[in-house]
This record gives sequence, structure tokens and C-alpha cells, in this order.
Amino acid sequence: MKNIVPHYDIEQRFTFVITTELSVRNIACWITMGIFNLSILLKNTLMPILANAGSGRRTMMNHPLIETGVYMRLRYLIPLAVVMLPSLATADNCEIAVSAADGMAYDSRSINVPASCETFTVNFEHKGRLPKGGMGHNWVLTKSADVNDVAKAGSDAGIANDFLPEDDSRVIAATPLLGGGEKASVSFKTAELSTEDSYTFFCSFPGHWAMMRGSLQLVN
Ligand SMILES: [Cu+2]
Repeated sequence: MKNIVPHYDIEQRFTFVITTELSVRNIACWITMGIFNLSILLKNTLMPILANAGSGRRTMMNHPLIETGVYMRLRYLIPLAVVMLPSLATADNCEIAVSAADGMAYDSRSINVPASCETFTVNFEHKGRLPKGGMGHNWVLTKSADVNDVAKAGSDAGIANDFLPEDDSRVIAATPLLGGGEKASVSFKTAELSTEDSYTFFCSFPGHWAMMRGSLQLVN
């Protein structure tokens, strides 16, 4: 499953595994998706526009773009493009962009870290507007088995410590706690990870970590 780029997932319905591997299989997958989208676009939107062109007077409401439902169809492609572009931009790279807004969710649910990278960097951005004290987010990486204990210790540590226990060896990597509009990067050595273990990234802000999390794995 780790090499399949667009994929269906029981829990998330439809998501993308962001992969850094430019394998033949991945590239073929993107090309297939592109041809599929183009054929849908041609059949459902461009053909009706051509058929309608020149017929009748045009007002705002009978403009072919609105009449043929182009907007209604394209609006599904817009989020798709938003998801696809960053994953392509980070292809074959030892870094990834992750963001969150004023909700308890990251834009990534699964991250593959290539074992070929010596270090891996996460460029984290809080794209929301709410302050750190109300809707702060960080990006914390631990073994999946350690998430609950580290998060609880983080709550006790308080916002002065970015809701993380001080000098805790279970924390593999962590950004500072960010408020809306802030960015931070964190790097870690891939030698600290094992392909045998499962890792989880999460936000240690109290009440966030139960939902605001994703999986991370080291892949060969
Ligand atoms: Cu958060």
C-alpha cells in the first residue's frame, strides 16, 4: 500500500498517501488519474459548451459556464488539485509540508519517510487565524505506543512548555506550538526510526491529540 499514491481508505474514504518515491508505478498512477480526469472534463463540460456555443443570448445565468454546470463539476477538481500539487512538489525530497488551520486536523494523515534520506524535515504551518492560546497547534512525533502518555505529560507541562514534557526521550521530533499565521520546521535523523515500528504525529494541545494525528512510517 505504501507506494500507491491516490488510494481509498476505509476510514478516510479518499485520500492521498504522499510519497517521495518517483517510481514507475507512481508516475503511471498519476498519468492514469490525469487521463481519467481529462476524459471526464471533456465529456461532461467541454462538449456541452461547444454544443451550446452561439445559441441564444447570453446573460449571467445562461452563460455556458453556468448552464452546463462547469462550476459544479470543477469545484470537485479544485480540492483535488490542492491536494495533488503539494505532494508533487515534495516528490523525491527529504522534506514535506504539513499544515493545519483553525480546526483540529492536519492536511496530511499519513507520511512516508524514505530510508534513503539521512534527515527528514517537516515544514509545518498554522494557516488559521486563531491565537496560540485558543487554537495552538504543533507537530510532534513519537512511537505510536507513546502518544497517549506523552500527550498527557504534555498537558501537565502547560502552554509555557508548548504542552510537551521537557527533555523527554520519547519525543522524536517536535515543532514549537504555533498560533495562526506562524510557521516552524523540524528535522530528525531517519536513523532514529525503524521500518519495524509504527510512528504517530500529533498535536499535543489539550483536547487536540485524540483527533489531530496521523501515521508516519519509514519506508525502504
Ligand atoms: Cu492542535
